[in-house]
Amino acid sequence: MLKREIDKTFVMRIVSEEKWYPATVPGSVYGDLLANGAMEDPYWKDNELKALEIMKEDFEYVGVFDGNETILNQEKVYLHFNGIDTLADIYLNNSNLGSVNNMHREWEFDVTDIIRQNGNELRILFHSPTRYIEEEYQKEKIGGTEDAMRGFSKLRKAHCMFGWDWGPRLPDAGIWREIYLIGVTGARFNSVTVTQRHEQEGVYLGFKVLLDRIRDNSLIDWEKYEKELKEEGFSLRITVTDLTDESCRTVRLFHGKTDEILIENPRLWWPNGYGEQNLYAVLVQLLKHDEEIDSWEKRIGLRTLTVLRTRDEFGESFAHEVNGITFFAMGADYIPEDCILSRCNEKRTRDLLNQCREANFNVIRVWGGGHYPYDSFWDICDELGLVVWQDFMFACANYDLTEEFEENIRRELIDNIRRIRHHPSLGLWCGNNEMEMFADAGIWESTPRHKADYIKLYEYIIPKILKEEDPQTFYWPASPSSGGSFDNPNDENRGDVHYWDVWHGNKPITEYRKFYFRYVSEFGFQSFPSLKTVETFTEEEDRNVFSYVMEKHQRNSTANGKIMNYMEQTFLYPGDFDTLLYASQLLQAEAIRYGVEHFRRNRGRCMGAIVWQLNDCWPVASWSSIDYCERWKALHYYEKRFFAPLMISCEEEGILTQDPNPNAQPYEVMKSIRLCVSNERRKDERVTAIWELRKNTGEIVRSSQEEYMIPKLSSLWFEKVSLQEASLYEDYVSYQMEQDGEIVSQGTVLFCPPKHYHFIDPELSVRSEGDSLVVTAKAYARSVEIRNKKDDLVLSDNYFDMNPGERRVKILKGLPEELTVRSVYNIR
Ligand code: BMA
Repeated sequence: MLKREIDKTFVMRIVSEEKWYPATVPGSVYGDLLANGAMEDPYWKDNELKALEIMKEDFEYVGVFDGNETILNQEKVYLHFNGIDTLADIYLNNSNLGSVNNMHREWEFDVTDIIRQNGNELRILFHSPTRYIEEEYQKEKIGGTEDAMRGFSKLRKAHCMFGWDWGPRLPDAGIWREIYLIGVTGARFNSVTVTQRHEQEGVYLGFKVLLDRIRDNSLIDWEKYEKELKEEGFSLRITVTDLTDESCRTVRLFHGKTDEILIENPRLWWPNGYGEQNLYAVLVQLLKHDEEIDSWEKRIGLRTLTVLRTRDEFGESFAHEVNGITFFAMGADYIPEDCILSRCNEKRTRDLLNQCREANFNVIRVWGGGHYPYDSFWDICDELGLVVWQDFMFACANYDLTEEFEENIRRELIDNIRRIRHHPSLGLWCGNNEMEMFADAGIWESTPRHKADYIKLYEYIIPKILKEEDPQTFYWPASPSSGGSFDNPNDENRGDVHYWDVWHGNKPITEYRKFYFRYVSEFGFQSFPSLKTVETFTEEEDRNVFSYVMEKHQRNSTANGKIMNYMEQTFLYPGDFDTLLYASQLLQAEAIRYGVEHFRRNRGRCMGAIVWQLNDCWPVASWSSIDYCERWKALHYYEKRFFAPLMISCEEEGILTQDPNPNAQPYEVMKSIRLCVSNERRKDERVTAIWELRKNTGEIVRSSQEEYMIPKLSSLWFEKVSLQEASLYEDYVSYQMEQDGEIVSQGTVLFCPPKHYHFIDPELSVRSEGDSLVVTAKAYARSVEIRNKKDDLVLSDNYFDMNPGERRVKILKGLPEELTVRSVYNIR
């Protein structure tokens, strides 16, 4: 098979208008209109509304390309689209090739008799996605989350493009992935599956190969027809190369299913934090009379990776198991990177995922309301050791399981499973986001049939496809689920949980400590992005969190009020807009820290904390830890600390978020600390744990220092220490863990809410020294933030607590120009 991206120049237009514009392919309608100055920035103020109007139109793309001579000389020629978004009719040289209706699929058309050597005209007519879902919704009402436009589940297009509780209604469209010209003579690969069997003597690789044979247009299983294929002159050659040492290479002619390739002394692939990310290249060549006619080349990693579910005293465990060890999942939920599809690219994805590794993530969950990430996302996750929890693209909606829909999604699933299944980072497939829970509750215009269809789709059709296409990857019917069949999907003692009582339920953050979930795949807390990011979509007069523009960039109803509600429980009233933004980020970071440290302290019972959410698709107030402009919110620095493989934390007792006038009499506040070290390393670690009870000046009142051996892959609680003598409003505890004289993890706790604590002005100052910044504090300082004028610094640490003295951090990105520094003392 020969494959070339078509060499093309495209133009596009809005069909109701005459004017043609130059267009970029792959790209998108919004991308092209913006590049041609034909629309305004949809992220500025409330421009989203105008941009949404545009999507009521139809669009036409016309491209002219030459055929490649060698490809045109093959028996069959195909035009292959890696992705078209979404409703379109396709014409080549005025012949109608067909119509497409699923953004998540690949499409291929036989153009052998239509293609010519020069000047082929490809014309694609896109139909309005918003008109379509509206019309379909009128025909039959079918429901989903009210954050998105009605009828969104009628179209196989990323749901969040129609709006979400963090996303605008900007359903971009277009030729969003590459177009290839393909030539085939004799046969080509239809599918290659690599399986692994890990044994004492090494790893056995097995292969399942399906071919498309041109002569009779048939799909042939190599296994079954090997004899016949060989008589026709076909053979298969497999080469496995160890990419860590390319001289380790196995080359073999392949003879059917029982013929496995043994890799001795395998270099295993491990998630981030547990070992190396070793990769192997697998090349499968289809030969005819010893000449290559097609090839399949992918990188794989040798590992076993599944989810372990074991009945125990609490219910049933849920934990990733890699190469025989279970590990604690730490990471966040990933959403599409940009509403304007043409702005997504490999560099941005790599930057984002690097920040995940930088913050000690080992897992990332691709949430089901977006689209399946592209190949580069997977390559990067393989390299960085990020295990991917991949939802299929179904979220918060009912679907009409007609025969046509079933066939459409069957093709969609097969396309994506085949594209992704060989990646070592693929941790599990998950049926959908939140639909077991919602179908069970019968919400969103659902009928009894929708509930029955739920079971058919996620518990029959999808598992059956996976059995055929990817039998070795773990499948989980929904997130959250306890295993399926509407058996209490969000059970705290089984399976994964979405916990939203803190935030959506308005419960105080202390609630997290009441639960011992087995694996929290979603829990989150919103914050505002920082001022520089807010400036990208507002004018001066909009910079008040309750303004029209700020509320346009807040898609979770009443959430700005919610932030203020939690603010009231925690901090003094912030005196200005910028301080409020800062305080909101600290609220978020503290809330999630409070949860994750507790979950990690209970390692074993709980085995995963995946934070909602990692990123934003436009500038907005949201649950993200990195905002649209790639600025780290306080949470991302906190994540780096509380996801550290070796982490010390403190379960304190005090008045944490209550009011100071309790009814109960007599009322004595219990003050104590209990330290715990969580060790995600694969070896026991000797550490020194130190704590100090200090006055707000920093003066030490009482302290302790002890050595401990922390067993590998476990959490070790220390004895509870009563500190009843501590002053409620004027003392704090600082704690740290050291190894070889270096501090590896540290923090502080108060016994009262920060709003009531008597902070002394720490008179913070910061100076730069080479590639470092040095902060000086004269008293206890909490959540110390360092910024430069552009607010584009990434530091080795930020938003940290300090005892009086100096603290040095490394500059990882940005320049130390016009530095400012502040802490919780400044929230007033
Ligand atoms: C979850 C997600 C999203 C949503 C988020 C915040 O339940 O699955 O649908 O954006 O909560 O509300």
